[in-house]
Amino acid sequence: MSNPQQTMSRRDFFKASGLVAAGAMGGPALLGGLKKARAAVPAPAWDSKFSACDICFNKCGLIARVEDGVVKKLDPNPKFLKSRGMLCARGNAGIAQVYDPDRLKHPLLRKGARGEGKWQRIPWDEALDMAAQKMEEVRKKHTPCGHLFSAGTDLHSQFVSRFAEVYGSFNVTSHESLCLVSGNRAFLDTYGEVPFADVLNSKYIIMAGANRFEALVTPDSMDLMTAIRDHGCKLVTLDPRYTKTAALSHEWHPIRPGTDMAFMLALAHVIISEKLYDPQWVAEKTYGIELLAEHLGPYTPGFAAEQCGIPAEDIARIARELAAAAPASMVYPGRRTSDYEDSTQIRRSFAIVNALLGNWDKPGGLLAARQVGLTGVPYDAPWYDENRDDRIDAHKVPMMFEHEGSFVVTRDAVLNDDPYPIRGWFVYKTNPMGTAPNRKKTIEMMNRMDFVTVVDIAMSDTAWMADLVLPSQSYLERTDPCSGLQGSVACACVVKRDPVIDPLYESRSLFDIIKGIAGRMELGEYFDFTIEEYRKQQTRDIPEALKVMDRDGVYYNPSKVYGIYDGRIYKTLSKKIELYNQRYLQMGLDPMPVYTEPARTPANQFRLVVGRDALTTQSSTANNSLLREFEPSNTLWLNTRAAEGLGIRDGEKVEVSSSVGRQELAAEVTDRIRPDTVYMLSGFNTLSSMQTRSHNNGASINELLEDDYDAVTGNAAMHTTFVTVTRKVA
Ligand SMILES: Nc1nc2c(c(=O)[nH]1)N[C@H]1C(S)=C(S)[C@@H](COP(=O)(O)OP(=O)(O)OC[C@H]3O[C@@H](n4cnc5c(=O)[nH]c(N)nc54)[C@H](O)[C@@H]3O)O[C@H]1N2
Ligand SMILES: Nc1nc2c(c(=O)[nH]1)N[C@H]1C(S)=C(S)[C@@H](COP(=O)(O)OP(=O)(O)OC[C@H]3O[C@@H](n4cnc5c(=O)[nH]c(N)nc54)[C@H](O)[C@@H]3O)O[C@H]1N2
Ligand code: SF4
Ligand SMILES: [Mo]
Repeated sequence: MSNPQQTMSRRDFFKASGLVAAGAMGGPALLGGLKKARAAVPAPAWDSKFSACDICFNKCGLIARVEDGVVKKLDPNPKFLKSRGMLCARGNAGIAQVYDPDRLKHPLLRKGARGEGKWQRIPWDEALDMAAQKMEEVRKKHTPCGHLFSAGTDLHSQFVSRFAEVYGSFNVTSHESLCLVSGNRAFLDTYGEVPFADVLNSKYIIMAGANRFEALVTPDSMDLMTAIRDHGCKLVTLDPRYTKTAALSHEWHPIRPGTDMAFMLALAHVIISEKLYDPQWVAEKTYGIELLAEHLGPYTPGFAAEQCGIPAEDIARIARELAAAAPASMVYPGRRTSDYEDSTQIRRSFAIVNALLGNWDKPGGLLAARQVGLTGVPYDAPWYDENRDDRIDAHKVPMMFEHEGSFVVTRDAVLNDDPYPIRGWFVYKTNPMGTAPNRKKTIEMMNRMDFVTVVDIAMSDTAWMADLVLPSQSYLERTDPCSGLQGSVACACVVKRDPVIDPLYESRSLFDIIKGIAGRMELGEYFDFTIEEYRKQQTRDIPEALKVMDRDGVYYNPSKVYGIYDGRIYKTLSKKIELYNQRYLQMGLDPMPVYTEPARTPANQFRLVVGRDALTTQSSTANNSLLREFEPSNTLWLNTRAAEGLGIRDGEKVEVSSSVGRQELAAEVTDRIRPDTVYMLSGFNTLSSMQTRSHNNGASINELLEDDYDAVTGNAAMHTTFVTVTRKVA
């Protein structure tokens, strides 16, 4: 018997839905009918409340539909231009994070050995007393710098830095040294600031080491779709994996991992040797063109072809096409650059090609930061005479960012008391056990600590290894300060968060938690305000912003988009865009990127690369019930030919081992990856059994990743690990 749904014609469908008859009556009649129908619909039973998503750093504006104090649905805020009115799959699944039965409910104190999972529920007062007392003890014994503070990306994170500073510690790390500091360094040291990409208006984009149709960055991801679909933009993707971005590109080149610099230098070689750049612009705005031309001599398309595995004629053609579309063309700067030990120099080569395109501050090119209008809220931190002189990771790499530091370098320093001991750790909304490479080392670091306090909404692996675990309010439950958001043409905007529902269980906001601890340490005066008062301070130059946010859920600053640099000098040593960086020379670094061939993959091994897909946020969504419905576990992407050689069939269990760890998971045999590369999603196989969907599920990539780092910034280098893959005999 046939399935009635299958045999239903398009006309039948419309008939069934009543639309054919209405259509036959003509447009106005249809509209009238709809209006009547709408009038008959009772007012919605829910309240609509503005908020901003928190499932990744993009903070897309949303409207929560709340019924009887319960969030029923999250919808995009159409006035939130930065995300072009989008709320992604993860954003929709935010509900499952807030209402996850695995959420932390009460303060918990470790009872058994670290990581054993024995906890005792304690009252808040006792928890705050204990945190304050332990922090005092560490400070007394090891100076204020003997305590480390780590925070993830969040509107509340600024209070962790303030807390660290008033406590007296310089040791603060953020997710940034596991993410993007090498890329930021590269662009900062070329242009004097970190740019935004005007994807929407670009006519030719090279996307290398980034995956915008899965790793969403707003508005770039949506604008890229509009640009290639509606604006005739050409997209060329370099990725060892056939990502969704590769699939939607005009060209995909499965580049040999770690060779992007050779490709970029060859593009620059062609652009300069064939004089495809605007000589007047380059002479006026850039520094070092002659030095660069000379430097590029050996970096021909032939040389790059040999390195990258991309034909020389394609490289030369791409260079010509890119230059022909300039200045509305770009090498997309990317975001996560925690890849290789020379990631800063790799991204410098991206920045230099952009400079030759003359696309700075122009439509379709790289844009300078716009004015958002928020101001800082200053305070005078106390001074501690008995303190250390500097951060524990200071002077270990030449150009670290002072406020972000390097998590990987800090961890090594802690393990060796080099140059001094750190014995306390306060962690908020970041999960280094799940996101820093070489998990065993993070466990060792935990074991060095006298006392670790973790503030999270879930029993993450970092919480699992802590002494005191404090339940945090989720983004739909708390009052957050304002945050300025940037990102291309649409956006110089401000968001805030107000509670959409009452806090669940005994959860508290980080601000209240810090206030409680600081108050017990006689540091209460530094947190003696409300978030509402704090926001007033932040918006004192844009006093209308708070009202506009209450009305629209977002405030836009109508600041200038293009031509910001007209008549302005660049914040670099030469006061121009630096093709050649004199400061690097002074510091003993290569003033122009020098290509070093990455290690060849040893026989019978594979390079392991990190990446994400549209249903995963780093380590934090692996326990999300809605997302797990669509993607139950992680798999090892293994090329078809490579799998044949190893006698591995699709779905079979394999053992993956590196020099630092070993994991097991199912192989996904596919042509969507190079034969010398393997890949798996992050966040799975947590140690924490209080994350019931990710514990004992799939494999942990962090157990396998070696912990190299970028030589310039200390940014983790997470693509340097080689692994062996063997079939698990049942
Ligand atoms: N293996 C692997 N490592 C990576 C990456 C990767 O893709 N794979 N990506 C790298 C990159 S680009 C980045 S940016 C970093 C990110 O690294 P992290 O900063 O560690 O980010 P997440 O993995 O998202 O972990 C966020 C933590 O915050 C908790 N959390 C979520 N919401 C709240 C809340 O409202 N309040 C509190 N208190 N806690 C909350 C989550 O439960 C989770 O434990 O990781 C880097 N490292
Ligand atoms: N869905 C989703 N979106 C997110 C996030 C998320 O977790 N999930 N996280 C947000 C954050 S914090 C960040 S930093 C951004 C990250 O955004 P991206 O940096 O775009 O994301 P990744 O997935 O890390 O993409 C890196 C890509 O580089 C490829 N690759 C590996 N080695 C090489 C190489 O040598 N050369 C080249 N050309 N390619 C290589 C990998 O296969 C991968 O596809 O995404 C943001 N958006
Ligand atoms: S991109 Fe998705 S997960 Fe990230 S903030 Fe926006 S809606 Fe949330
Ligand atoms: Mo990131």
